[in-house]
Amino acid sequence: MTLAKVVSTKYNKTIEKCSNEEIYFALLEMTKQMAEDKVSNEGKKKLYYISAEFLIGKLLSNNLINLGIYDSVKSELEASGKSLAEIEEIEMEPSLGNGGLGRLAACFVDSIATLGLNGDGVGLNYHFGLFKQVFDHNLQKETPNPWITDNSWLTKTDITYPVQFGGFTVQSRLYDIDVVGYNNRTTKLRLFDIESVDENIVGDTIDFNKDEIEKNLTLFLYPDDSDDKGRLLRVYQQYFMVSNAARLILDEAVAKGSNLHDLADYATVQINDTHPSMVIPELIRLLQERGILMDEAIEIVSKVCAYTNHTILAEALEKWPIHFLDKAVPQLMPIIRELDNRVRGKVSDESTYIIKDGLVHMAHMDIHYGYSVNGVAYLHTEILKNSELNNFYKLYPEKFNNKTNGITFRRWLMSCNPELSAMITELIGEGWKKDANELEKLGNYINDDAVLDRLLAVKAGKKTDLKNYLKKTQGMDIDENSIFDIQVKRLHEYKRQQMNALYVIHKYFEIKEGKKPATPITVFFGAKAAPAYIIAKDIIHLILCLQQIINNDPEVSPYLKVFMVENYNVTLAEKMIPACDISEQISLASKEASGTGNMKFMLNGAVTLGTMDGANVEIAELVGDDNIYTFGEDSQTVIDRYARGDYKSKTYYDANENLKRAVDFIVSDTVKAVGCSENLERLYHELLNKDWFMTFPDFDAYVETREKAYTAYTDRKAWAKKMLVNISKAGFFSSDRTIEQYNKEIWKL
Ligand code: 26V
Repeated sequence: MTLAKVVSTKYNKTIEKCSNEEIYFALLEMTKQMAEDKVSNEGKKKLYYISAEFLIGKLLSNNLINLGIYDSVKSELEASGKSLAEIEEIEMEPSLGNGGLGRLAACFVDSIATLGLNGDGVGLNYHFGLFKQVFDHNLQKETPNPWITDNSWLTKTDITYPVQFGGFTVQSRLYDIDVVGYNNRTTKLRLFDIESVDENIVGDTIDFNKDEIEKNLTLFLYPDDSDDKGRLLRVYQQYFMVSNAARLILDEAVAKGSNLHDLADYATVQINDTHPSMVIPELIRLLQERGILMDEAIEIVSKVCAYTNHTILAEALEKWPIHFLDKAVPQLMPIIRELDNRVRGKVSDESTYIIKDGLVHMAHMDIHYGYSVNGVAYLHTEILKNSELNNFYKLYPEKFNNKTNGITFRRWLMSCNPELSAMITELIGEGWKKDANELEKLGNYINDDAVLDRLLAVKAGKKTDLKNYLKKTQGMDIDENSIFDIQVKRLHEYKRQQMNALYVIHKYFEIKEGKKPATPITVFFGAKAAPAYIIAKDIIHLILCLQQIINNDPEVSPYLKVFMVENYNVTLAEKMIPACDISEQISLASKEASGTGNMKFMLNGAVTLGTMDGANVEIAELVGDDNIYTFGEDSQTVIDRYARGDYKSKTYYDANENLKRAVDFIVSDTVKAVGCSENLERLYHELLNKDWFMTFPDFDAYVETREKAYTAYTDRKAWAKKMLVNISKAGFFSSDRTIEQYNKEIWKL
């Protein structure tokens, strides 16, 4: 099938005569057809990866690559004077995730398809996804982010179920998105929607009537949960997701010959964080409905469900008030009580009970009634075993295992950085595309000047691409010869964007004093803050104020500029990551479960500046001390300090002139002139009186290490070697490796 043929049948004209929009829809139709024609694995046992988030990003390029037709389509378009890059701009990005957790799920379905495993992703079809971020007077505003067009990657199926809530029933409808594996089979993303959804109840903002569940259930991802109505809606969403998933699982198993007593031979469920945890009681309920007794139903489900933990932050571990569940899903509460009673009957450690103080602890249910519990990086799993979930580890040591996260190299190298991909292929052949460990062969070129020069040239090209893109789309004036220092990730205090901002202020003062950096620096931020997360939004406000002050200061801006991109998403990540020199991964040690951006940056030849946290620890081990910049207190020191409860940020502030100067600047007249006093004062006081994520103790080490990295950057050849080592050691972080481990050690498909 050529594009010319599709276009001629569809529009009765040539590619030249078509608009970019017409070409996009022709390509969509063509790739959807090609994906449908591929076979998927129909083995006996099937994996259901249930997740409230699948941050898939745009699909066109990725699908063209995985179908093996990217180059031919690109040339066919070029021959007709069209640009694939411009056509890609037509596609709307579905924002069906917050960040790492959702993007991980998307990488996983890509790898499941590529490895030809029998598994689907199951989730929800949010019409407006997460909000779209808009900056207004240096503040984040949230607006709806629609992505579903008449023709889209979604395919309507005839699968529909009635889903019963307390007092009313909704009808579901399944929509599928084909996920194309690399030169292989396909698998499906199965997104459930409600038939009665009503987009019209949403106006220009993300506020809507939270009472009308029949209309709003699938409108937004995690609607604002700062109030009880928002939190209750989340319970409705979660139950809707897992009730549909559970029925799909049982129906598919029965269709393949299961008598349900043997369900574990037909299905395994990966519970992605606690959002899908109600699948456990729901499966038990449905098995009982189909004639299986409670004892056996529990036993069956305990052989089917496995749980992944993605955070040690206590406030992020879901606990639902009993009265929420009684209202929304009354049919589940007797089962959850029974599950809790059984735990109470056999376990003396009260801290592990499912129901405590009127709250249902979702993770506790997963651990008692799942057959596997995994963390997402070596350090994270160790912390789960030895501190956070130690009481559970003592009960079930055999359930705990680590699965270090990974990323798909199709999207995060081949698609977003074709220039680097081509260079790698020229040097070591095509093998790395199927076996990422072959990237190690790049190590042979570590003393090859021509290769090092070329690597620098590829990076320079991507920096120019980013400069041009951000000029066109966001009006930014970027110096492509500066160091690109990038921190992109959800805005969260534990990720410490505020520490990066304090460094920026410190550098601003140094430049004002005449201490100019050898190479100009451009600091990029990209981050959305949860709508109700006040301090996170204050940090964005500070960064935007700094951007305005610094970029407009003729004394400073030739040496230092700050850009916070608006509405950071997968599309922007694909442009920013290939252009990065220094990858900021500066979370408070012990708090970042893994991180996956760190892997994407490394794969694209950026050097990490980070703490020994999450997967940074494994990156450091792989690349060696010369090829990463680490700093700060280690996780044990941090864990011990939390245990003592004696951290006083003010003590550090009082003892450190540079730090004090930077912190005071937040509430200076200079910043207040472009910002809001209320927000700036709040952030200032938060840091001085709390600083819960301990930025102050690490500040000096951070500044010192960042300077070291900037100095090293000036030796271009030595820097290129660091880049090459990072790329050559990135193979371990392929999600194909991660998924192979999940399959071998958990799913056993
Ligand atoms: C969620 C929330 C929501 C309430 C406010 C506080 C808070 C703090 C953290 C979270 C994160 C929830 C789970 C999550 O997204 N974890 C991320 O999962 C990624 C994939 O495994 C991993 O790379 C990131 O390190 C981890 O933060």
